[in-house]
Amino acid sequence: MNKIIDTALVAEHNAKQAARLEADYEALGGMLARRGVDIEALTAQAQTFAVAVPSWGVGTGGTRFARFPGRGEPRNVFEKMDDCAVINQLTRATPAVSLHFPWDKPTDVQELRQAADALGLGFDAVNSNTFQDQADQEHSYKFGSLTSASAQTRAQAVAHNIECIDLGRQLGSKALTVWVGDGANFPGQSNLRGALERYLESMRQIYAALPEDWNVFIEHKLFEPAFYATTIADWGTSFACATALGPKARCLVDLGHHAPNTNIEMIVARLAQFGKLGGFHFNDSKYGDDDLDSGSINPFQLFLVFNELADAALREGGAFKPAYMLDQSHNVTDPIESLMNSAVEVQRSFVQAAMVDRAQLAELQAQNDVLQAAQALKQAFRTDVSPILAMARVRAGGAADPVACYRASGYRDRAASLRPAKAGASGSGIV
Ligand code: PSV
Ligand code: MN
Repeated sequence: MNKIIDTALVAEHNAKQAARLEADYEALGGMLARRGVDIEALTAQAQTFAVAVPSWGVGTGGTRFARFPGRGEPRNVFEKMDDCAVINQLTRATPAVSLHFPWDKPTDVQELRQAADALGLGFDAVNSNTFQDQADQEHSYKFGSLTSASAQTRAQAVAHNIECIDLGRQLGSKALTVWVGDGANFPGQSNLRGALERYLESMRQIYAALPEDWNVFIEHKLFEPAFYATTIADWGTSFACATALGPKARCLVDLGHHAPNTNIEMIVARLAQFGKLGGFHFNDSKYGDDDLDSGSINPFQLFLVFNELADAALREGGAFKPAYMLDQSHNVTDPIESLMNSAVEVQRSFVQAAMVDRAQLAELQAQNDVLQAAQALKQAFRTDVSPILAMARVRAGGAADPVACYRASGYRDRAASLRPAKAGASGSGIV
């Protein structure tokens, strides 16, 4: 496997951190042992964690007002893969990339697969894009895609999704994520029921094109770009559609796609209970966005989501494997740094949730010991598991401190000189 960051530099970085990490790890291990928790078991569990990186996340994002490009941004899918490989090399937690077509459509699919293999990367769900018009496109998506009133526009959107499945199949993906911005900006603009009927009719054709071992993930989003009524606005609609389509259709929860204060962990519990939880797009938000770095605003919510996932995993066993992906927009930070940090934050919640004594929690719930039940969760959430995460990385060949190691490597400076900005470079930006 090609290592993009010099492995000697990573080893040197880790050697400098070793004494401190050992001491912190030992101290935490002692504290956990007094609670009856085995730190080695948690570290081994941390090493099983993986979250996919969105190809579109390695470019600098923006808003509808402006985008301030960063230095050395990737200009094509191969350069995006290089950046994703850096993230995985240093965190050891992001072995797969989620591609977005047509932004990432390669001229030679096998060349892309080989590049990924050489970097030790695989591909998670592929994403279709019928929320933008492409230069060579016959029918506009201005008034919708899979729900469009025009049969030709719907057919074009269906064909694009089927092409995504075909590309993904050649790359080794196993799922297609469909998010449509379709909806209305005015009452009366579209027949609310009719639009969903057309959506289902289109999705049935996409579903029929799925290979045997594939899933389709339906991603809901409360609003934007449709500001009055979005066709797939909530998990109820997503669940109803996934149920109508069949067992290969599942729901994808993008954490930023809900009204503020929505109890997302309860949505997760519901979808898991009914076998329809397909996966996640992790990010964080404060108001109505889906853009901020995972765990940067409401880490307790992220922990509570993983608390439900840990409960579901215990109930469902090995078959329970929702897809974990990041989906955020990095407007003011180096995207590689944000993605490394975010992967670690999601992994942190995973490990903290694994620390909860579920038998004890169930007992407290049975006794209606409300305060202690809440404390059982809080205790896990308050525990700083950073030494576990760092040890898991170091043992797997990653960096004790991924951001510090990345900065020391000078990767961004090299990228800036090798990748002069190119007008119209492929698909990162306003997401
Ligand atoms: C829509 O806001 C979304 O969350 C979907 O996942 C898109 O595929 C992605 O962002 C990029 O625009
Ligand atoms: Mn998303």
